[in-house]
Amino acid sequence: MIVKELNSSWEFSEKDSINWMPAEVPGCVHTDLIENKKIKDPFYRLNEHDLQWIDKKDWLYKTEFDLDQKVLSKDRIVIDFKGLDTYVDVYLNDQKVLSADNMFREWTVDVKKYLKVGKNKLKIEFRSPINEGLKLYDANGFVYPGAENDQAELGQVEGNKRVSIYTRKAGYHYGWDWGPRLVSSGIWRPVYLKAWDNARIHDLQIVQNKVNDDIANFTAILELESEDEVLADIQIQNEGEELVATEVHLRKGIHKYELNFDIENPKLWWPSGLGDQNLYHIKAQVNVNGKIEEASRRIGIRTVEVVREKDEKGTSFYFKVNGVPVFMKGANYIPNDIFPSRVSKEQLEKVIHTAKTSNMNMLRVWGGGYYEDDLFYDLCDEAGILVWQDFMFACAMYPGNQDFLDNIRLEARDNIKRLRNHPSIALWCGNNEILVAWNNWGWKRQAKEQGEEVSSKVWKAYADIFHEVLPKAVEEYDSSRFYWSSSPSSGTGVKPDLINGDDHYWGVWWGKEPFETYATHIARFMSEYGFQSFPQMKSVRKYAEPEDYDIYSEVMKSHQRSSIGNETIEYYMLKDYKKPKDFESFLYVNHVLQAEGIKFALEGHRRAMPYCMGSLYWQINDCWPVASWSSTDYYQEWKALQYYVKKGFEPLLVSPYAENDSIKLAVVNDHQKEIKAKLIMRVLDFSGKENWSEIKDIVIRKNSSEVFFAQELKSFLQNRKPEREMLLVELQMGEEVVARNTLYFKPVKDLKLPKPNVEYVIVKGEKNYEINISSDVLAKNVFLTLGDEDGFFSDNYFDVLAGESVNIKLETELSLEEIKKVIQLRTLDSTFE
Ligand code: BMA
Repeated sequence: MIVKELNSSWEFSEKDSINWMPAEVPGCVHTDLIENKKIKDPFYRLNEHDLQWIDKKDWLYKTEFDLDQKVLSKDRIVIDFKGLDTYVDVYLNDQKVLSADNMFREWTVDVKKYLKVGKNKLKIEFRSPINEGLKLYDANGFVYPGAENDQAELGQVEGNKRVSIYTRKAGYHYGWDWGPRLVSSGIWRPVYLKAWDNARIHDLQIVQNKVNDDIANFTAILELESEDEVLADIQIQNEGEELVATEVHLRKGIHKYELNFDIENPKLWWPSGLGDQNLYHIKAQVNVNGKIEEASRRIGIRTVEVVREKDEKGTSFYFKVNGVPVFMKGANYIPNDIFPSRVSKEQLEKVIHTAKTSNMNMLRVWGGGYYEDDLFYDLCDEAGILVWQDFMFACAMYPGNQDFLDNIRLEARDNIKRLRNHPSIALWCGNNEILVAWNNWGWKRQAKEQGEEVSSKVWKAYADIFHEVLPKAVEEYDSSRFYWSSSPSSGTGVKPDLINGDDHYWGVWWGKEPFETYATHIARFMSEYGFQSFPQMKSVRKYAEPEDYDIYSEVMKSHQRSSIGNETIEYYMLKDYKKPKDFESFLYVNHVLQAEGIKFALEGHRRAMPYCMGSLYWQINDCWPVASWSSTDYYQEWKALQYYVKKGFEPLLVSPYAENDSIKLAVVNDHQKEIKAKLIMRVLDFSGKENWSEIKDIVIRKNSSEVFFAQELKSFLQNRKPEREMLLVELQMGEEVVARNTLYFKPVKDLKLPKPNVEYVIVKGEKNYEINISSDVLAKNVFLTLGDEDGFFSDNYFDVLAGESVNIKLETELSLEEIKKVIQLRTLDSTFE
């Protein structure tokens, strides 16, 4: 097959303009306008607001490419558009070859008859997604409940109509409570011209049938597209070695051919933390008259089950991987940029690296974004990160007319087929929060208010999409994977509860519940919960100016999209902390607050295993610089939360906590082996004096959570000075401390924090720098930065106890001299008014 990229020499222009400018493909109108200096950076200050005209216009993209006779003489020639966003007509040499209307689909068009030797012209006309949406909205006659995240007002859409649901385009483009509103258009994934004779491999699926210690059995399902009735030799190889071969008589058109094969002594693929991520490269070769077509897939041999069994409390919901029940530790994942086409390989690598180093084993690709690039899933396969994959539906009721359903069916087909060979994909989920909103957020009532007929139509559309079209697509294209119709829910059409399924818990945040409730409001699987913070100061400086440095300034408010954001952060902050003395201190305390808050959830959920078997906080990343629930900001700077997540998800967790009137200590062991260790508990005052201690030898069962210490709080605190003391717990194996944690008895504002003298020594190591930090008395939440310079500290926001010295690593390109010039250290005691 000849494959030619059609990603160069593109130009774009507003429709009806003669002003053609160079364009990037993959790309979009906004990034092309930025590149051509026609608009300013949409993320800077309030610029976004001035760019709302772009989505009301139609845009043209065009390019030319040369073809020679060699290509043209091929039997078949197609153009393969991997992604068009969204309403397009495609013209080849002035003839219309395609009309498309779904950003998530892949479009392949037969083009041989339109092509010629020499120059060929390709032109794509993008119609405004807003104008198209308005037409559909107006024709509909009633309003679908939901889509509250669609910032139609900011978008200056006629009548503030929320039109997003009518278009199969990433929901977050229209705005979200952590996102800007920038509704772009463009060729967002690559374009290829493909030409071949005889036959080609249309698709290759490797289905794992059975696996035991000695052997794994598979079926390779080849979809072959043949121009003629011909004989073909098909061979399946593993790393170049033949596994099975056969001769088949190809039929004309697209047909499936199945070959069974075995792999002996299979090496399993494990989620991170439980074993290696062994991967096999399986190749299919099709030989027709000496012409060879190839396709390969990288697979992992593993079983993933979602176990839903009745027990004394309700119905379980947990992932069993290779027969082992695995507690899922992870986060929700959103797109890394409002403009998907500019997300770099490095950015994706960094998110997955962050997930992996933070001891995660699952990410949830949330339904308001897009089905991620292949690279994302490749990286997850390599890192052992399982993927909870939503279909792209979130927080809105959607239309259910036949065209729309057909479109969704094909979207599901394209994406399931593209992704199903990845070992990382653990489950397919229909939507985000639609079922719960219909039942609990007043949407059902909103529909009813428009009449019984409207109400039943809206629900029918829901049931058609999530109980029919999508599960059928999973059954047809990826039958071994589990389908879950909505997150959160307790089963198909069954709203969430705490005993049967997954739950999103927003009582902390929306309900202003105390952080402690994270440890009591626990479902079988916690697939969302979160708390906001602003970006790092270094990141704020990239989008705001000093005069904006106030969370209530126009600029900062515009980079805060939660309707209750600032007041809620302040509410929680002032419960536990005094007022920070300035803006930068506010950001720092906000980061500590977010991290300390979420710590209750990370530890509480894990302590509740095996009742609860998953904890995915909202959210690991950002799509622009904004106050959000993220643990890393848009520039991929780690907030305090990311460091706390890393610790909270350590395979061995020692967790002291207060519950009802008791103080307790649990140990959670994710390892698949029993561990014998010494548990050392000490109450220290802030100058390091030990006032109480207890040491026990304990045996920690594999894959378990168990309480090893409990005492009535009142008696434990008797004769203590809770405002000047803390509990330090350590697990020791031999000489090594394998887990450690602290518990304070009072909110920070009531602690008598001393003024520490913190000293640090920086030494150049082999690859990076080592920093040794020590303090005479307790130094709380030590935070190191390099100002505006780049660098990564292996730990941050940690407490240095009196007399203790802590070693951390610093990766940076800076020299020792440069580091010394810019490094800053902050502690909590000096942060308040
Ligand atoms: C969850 C998500 C998102 C939202 C987030 C924060 O419910 O599913 O829709 O952005 O909460 O409000």
